Order: sequence, then structure tokens, then C-alpha cells
Amino acid sequence: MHKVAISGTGIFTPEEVITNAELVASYNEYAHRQNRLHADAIEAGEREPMAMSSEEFIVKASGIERRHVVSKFGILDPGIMHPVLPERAEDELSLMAEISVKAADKAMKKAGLAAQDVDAVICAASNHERAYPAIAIEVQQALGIKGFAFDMNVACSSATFGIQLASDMIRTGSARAILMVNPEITSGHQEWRDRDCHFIFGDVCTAVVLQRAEEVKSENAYEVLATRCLTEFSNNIRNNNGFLRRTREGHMVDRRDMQFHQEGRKVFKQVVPMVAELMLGHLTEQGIEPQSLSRLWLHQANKGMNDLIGSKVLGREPSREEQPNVLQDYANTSSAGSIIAFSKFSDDLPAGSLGVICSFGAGYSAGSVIVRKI
Ligand code: CO8
Repeated sequence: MHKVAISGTGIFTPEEVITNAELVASYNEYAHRQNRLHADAIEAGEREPMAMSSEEFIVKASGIERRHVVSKFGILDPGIMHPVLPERAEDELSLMAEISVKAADKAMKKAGLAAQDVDAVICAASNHERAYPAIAIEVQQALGIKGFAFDMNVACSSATFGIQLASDMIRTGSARAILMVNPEITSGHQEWRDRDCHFIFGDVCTAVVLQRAEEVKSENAYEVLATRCLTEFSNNIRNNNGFLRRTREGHMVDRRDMQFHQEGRKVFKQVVPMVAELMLGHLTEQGIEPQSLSRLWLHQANKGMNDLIGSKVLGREPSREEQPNVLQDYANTSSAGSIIAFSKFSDDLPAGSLGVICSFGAGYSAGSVIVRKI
């Protein structure tokens, strides 16, 4: 068995930013237009008017202040309300592969590895822009990596589940080094016309290089001490888009349930204890005192959720340094959130420091990765 380390991470952050003010202005204009369009039905009591969104609510309920998107075009147009992206020919690099390559270049540079040093590519993300061929294989070809590649999806927990899978493969010898990418174009399946969730998501891509610990060249590497994954079925976060659409009458139209929808309050209440228990159980199993942790890199969905989980795990309120949040600038980037936090806030810790990367989300799913700075 080999020891495993995370030896490099990379983030590709799209240049375009949507502030809460811009988001709320376009949503409210859309809602006004809908209310004007259906004024008679509203007047007759047959239809509820659409309520307005507010910046104050968004910051208070989630902690999110802005989000990056691959393109603002369309999202902020009250006549469109979704991103409009140019179509690409089949022989062009797909969008998910393109942003993966950008994040991967940074991660591989940090790890000091070239394409020939990597044996496999995993694309772990919430939604893949097509079913096949795998995005991971396209990334593998674009980077000139030999070996094998595949896609996987565990929603927001895709990256921690990917780390467990890659670690197990490296430990047992089926690969020496693995590149995992998390291209999250959440703007495509976010419902921008629903005030309950129009503020939640943002686009980004993260990449992680894992390899045998004894072969690490990077000065900022973390040994993966242990991983633990958990799933429990729930319909509280769901998206019903899929290839069986055309088999069901009337399902080729644009339906609300094809986009992200959730019972946010239930998710909050059910997932917080589930994640705290997972982390505490995992630490106990490994004989690690929560007080000995230097940092928690949590999934970036909601500041309130993170504050509660951190407090339950540490037994006191974590400081901003101990539990860094990036959601104010990125919003929820699904699987990439905890990796952004880890990538931005891990170089400063001294050798021997312990921390946990933890994600949680749809499924439900949650993943805990205990790491120690080498
Ligand atoms: N502006 C003003 N008021 C609003 C708005 C708004 N934009 N939205 C809702 N309100 C109103 C509501 O209508 C409600 O009014 P009333 O009291 O009159 O009924 C009131 O504000 C309170 O609403 P909520 O109860 O919904 O508010 P919460 O305090 O619960 O906050 C949150 C809502 C922020 C959604 C919160 O519940 C939350 O964060 N929950 C956890 C959600 C979560 O973490 N989900 C994980 C999903 S991500 C994942 O797993 C990956 C999925 C795959 C990626 C998908 C990519 C698109």
C-alpha cells in the first residue's frame, strides 16, 4: 500500500461577475413583466403575483454577495433569464473540457508534474454537458495524458468522492498520479426565474493532483490520511432533466422541474447534523481530537450552515482563519467549493498541521477527507 498526497490544486475563475444588485434588478424586472402579463388573472385571484427579490435577504439567508459566471449574457436579460453560450462544433474542445484544462494546468504546475507523470483523469462534477464521450477523456487528450479517464457525479460531493476514489487507486497501485477536475457550470441548470434559488450558484473549475506521497515534489503537499463518504436518498434537492424526456408526453417543453429545485429549509436542517456526525465519527475513528485540527475547508453553500457545522465539530465557534469561506465571492459552486477554500487557504499552514476537507449536498451526499501537511 502506498501513502497518498494532494500535491497540487488549481482554480479557473471565470472573469464575468454578477453582483447581488445586478441579479436582483434583472429578476425584479422579470417579475414585474410577468405580473403585467398576467394582470387579469392576478386581479381575478386566479394567480399569485410574483414577489420581488432583495439583496438584504440574499446576504442574510446565505452570505453570498456575488458570483462568477462563464457568461452574463442572457442571465441578466429579463426577456431571457438563462445563459446564452455559442454552440461548439463536435471537433472543438467542449466548454467543460476547456475550463478543466485551465484549472489542471495550474494544479499540475503546482505539483511539478508533466502529462507523462499522470496516469488517469477523473472529471467529478454535478452536471456533465453530455453523457458521452466522457469529458474526462477529452481533457486527457487535450493535456496529452496517457492511461485512462472517466466522469463521475455525486452532485456537490463529487470532489471529495473523487478524492476517495483517486486515493484508493493510488494506495492500491492502479495509478501513480491522478488528475481530478471539477468543472461546474452551474449557471446552465440554475433556475434564474425563481427568487427562492436565483442567487445560489456560480461557475468555476477546480483541479486536484493526487499522487504517491513518497514521490511528491511540491512544497505545499498534504497527505490524505483517511476518507469517508456517506449517502442517504433525499428528493429535497433535485433536477429532472434527462434523456428520458422525450419518452414522456409534453416533456420536451421547458419545465421548472428540469432545473435545480430544492426544499432549502429541510436541506439546511437535515444536512447540518448529518455532516457534523460524519466528520466527528470520522475523526474519532482515526483517533484525532477535533481540537487538534488547524483548518476546516467546508462545502460552500451557506454561511449559516458552515458556522453551525464548524461549531458542532470544534465544540466552539471557529474563527474565519480556521474555517475560511469563499462563498461570498463565488456563491455555491457545487463540488468545487471546498476545493476553492482548500486551494486558497492551505499554503500558509506549517508541516504537521491537520485539517478536514468536507463537502455535502444533493443525494444527500457528504464526503470527509482528513489531511496532514507534509
Ligand atoms: N428575496 C426575498 N425574499 C425571499 C427570497 C428572495 N430572493 N427568496 C425567498 N424569500 C422569502 C421566502 O419566500 C420566505 O418568505 P415567507 O416567510 O413569507 O414564506 C422567506 O423569504 C424565507 O425563505 P426561506 O425559508 O426559503 O429562507 P431560508 O432562510 O431557509 O434561506 C436558503 C434559503 C438560502 C436556500 C437556505 O435554506 C439554504 O441555504 N439551505 C441549504 C441549501 C443547500 O445547501 N442546498 C444545497 C444545494 S447544492 C447541491 O447539492 C448541488 C446540486 C447540484 C448543483 C446544481 C447547480 C444549479
